[in-house]
Amino acid sequence: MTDNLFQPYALNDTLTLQNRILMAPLTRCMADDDLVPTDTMAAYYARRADSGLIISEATIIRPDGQGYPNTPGLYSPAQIAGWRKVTDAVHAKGGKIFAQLWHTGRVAHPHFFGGEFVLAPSAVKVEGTVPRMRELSYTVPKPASHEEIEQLIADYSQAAANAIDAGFDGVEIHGANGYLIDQFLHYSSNQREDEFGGTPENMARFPLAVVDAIAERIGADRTALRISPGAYFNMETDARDRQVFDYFLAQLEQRNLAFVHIGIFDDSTVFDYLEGTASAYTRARYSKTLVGVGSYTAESGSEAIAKDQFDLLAIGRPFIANPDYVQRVKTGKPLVEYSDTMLAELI
Ligand code: FNR
Ligand code: 8K6
Repeated sequence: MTDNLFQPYALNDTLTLQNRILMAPLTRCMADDDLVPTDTMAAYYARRADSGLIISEATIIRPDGQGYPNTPGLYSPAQIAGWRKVTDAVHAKGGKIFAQLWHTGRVAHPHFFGGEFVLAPSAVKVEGTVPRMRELSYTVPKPASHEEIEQLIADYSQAAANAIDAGFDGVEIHGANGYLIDQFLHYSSNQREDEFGGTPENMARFPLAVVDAIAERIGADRTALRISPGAYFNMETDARDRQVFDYFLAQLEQRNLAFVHIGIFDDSTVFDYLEGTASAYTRARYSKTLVGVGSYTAESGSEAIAKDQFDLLAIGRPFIANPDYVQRVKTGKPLVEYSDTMLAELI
C-alpha cells in the first residue's frame, strides 16, 4: 500500500506537488568542462518529471565551491542558459524542479578552480582523497575572514536569484553531508572563537544568514534546506553537536521555508547523541514540512509518512536505476536494482 504517496501536497500557497515522491539530489559529474548542464542532462531530468518535485544534483554557487569533477554551476550566463533548458524540459512534462545550491568548503580542491586555497570555518582538513580523483588529497583550508563570510552569503543569494532566472521553481540550500554550511554546524570542523563559533547560537549564525538572505531574495516559500544533524560523511562526530541542532531547528521552525530535508544515506542509522534516527530527532523539533530520505522503499516510505515521521519521501539511488520510478511504483511493476556501475551514464 503506497496510496498516500500519490496524494498531492501543498508546500504553501504558491507550490503544490502532484505527488509525495521527490527525486533526491544526485551528483552525476556530467556537466561540460565549463560546468554547464548539457542537453543529455535536460533529457535525464525530463524523464523523471512525474515525481512530485525534482531536486537537482548539487550545483556550485561559485568556482571555489567545487570538490568533484564536472559538477554543474549556477554563476555564469552559460550555466544559467544550460539550466534553462533543463527546467524548460521538466516543465514541459508537467514537473517541478528546485536547484540544490552547493559550496563544498573544505571538501573543495584548488585543482578544480586553479586557486591557492579553499575556505572553511577553521583550518581543519578533511581526511582522505577526493573521490573519482584519488590522486588528490584534501588540503588544510583557510578559515574564512568576516569579509569572506559576507561574500559567501552574497554569492549564495546571487546563485538563488540565478536559479530563478534559470526557471527553477525554488532552491534547496545544501546544508548537509559535511559541506560548507554543515562545517559551521559541527564542533569537529568549526573551532572558531569569534561570533561564528563556540556556541550553538554562533555556529548557526552563518547557516541562518544564508537561509535568510536567500529567503529575502526569492521568497521563503521557494527556499528549502537540507541538513545532517548526525555526522556521517566528511565529518567526525561530536556529541555537543546536538545542542547546535536543537538551537538551529528551533530557529528554522520560526521561518516559513518550503521544507526541511534530511541528508542521510540510511535513515535507520541511530545516532547515540541524537537518541535515535536523524528523521525522528528532526521531527521532534520541527513541525513544518519535512522530507525524509535514506534507503527507503516506496512501501517503507509510505509507512513512515502514515506514521507522521515525515511528510514527503525523497528517493535517490532507485531513481538512478529507474527513470520511470513513479510509474513503476504506481503500477506495481518491479524495479531495476541500483548498482554503482550505473553512475557511468545518464539513463
Ligand atoms: C548522493 N546524495 C547527494 N545528496 C545531496 O544532498 N546532494 C548531492 O548532490 C548528492 N549526490 C549523490 C550522488 C550519488 C551518486 C548518491 C548515491 C547520493 C545523497 C542522496 O541525495 C540521498 O540522500 C541518498 O542517496 C539516500 O537515498 P537513497 O539513495 O537510499 O534513496
Ligand atoms: C556528492 C558527492 C559525490 C558523489 C557521492 C557519491 C556517494 C556514493 C555513495 C557514498 C556512500 C557514503 C555513505 C556513507 C554511509 C554511512 C552510513 C551511516
